[in-house]
Amino acid sequence: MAEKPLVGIIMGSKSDFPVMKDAVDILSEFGIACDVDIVSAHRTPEKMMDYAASAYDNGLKVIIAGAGGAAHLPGMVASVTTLPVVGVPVKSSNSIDGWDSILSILQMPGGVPVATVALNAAKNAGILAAQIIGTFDSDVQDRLKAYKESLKEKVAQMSRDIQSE
Ligand code: RP5
Repeated sequence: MAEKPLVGIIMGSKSDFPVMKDAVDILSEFGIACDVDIVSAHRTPEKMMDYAASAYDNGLKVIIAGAGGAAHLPGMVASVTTLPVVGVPVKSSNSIDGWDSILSILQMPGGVPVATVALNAAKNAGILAAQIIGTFDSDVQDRLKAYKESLKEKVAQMSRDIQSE
């Protein structure tokens, strides 16, 4: 039987998927099951409300929501659920320069936080979600520690490389 998803990854359009796939991939590296769907704040508002209202009961621990342009999906989902929401601003075809997506997700009113990552930074959203799961899952915690070590080793290698040039 497939593992129950702990992270819900949603995005406003399939056109966001090339960016959002980075979150799917890193979560799979950490061995965390996720559920991926297209949920649009503007085009499927009822689906968005249902998704957000039932996310906790469906066993999700974190929601990653990505959208571009007038990116209302992460904030609207956060307004309904008590789960942590990580927002990914996507530089989409209807983004002016990406700032519209960033600010729509970042500038939430007090009381309704969205943990906003950098433009197109779905990988970081996945890592942040894994870190939340890692607070109560020791296997994930161990994988995160190994990941941090691998980052250190990468920089150490760069340092050796530049010194030998
Ligand atoms: C947003 O509009 C979506 O999240 C996407 O980033 C953008 C463009 O959507 P499509 O026109 O490609 O469906 O709501």
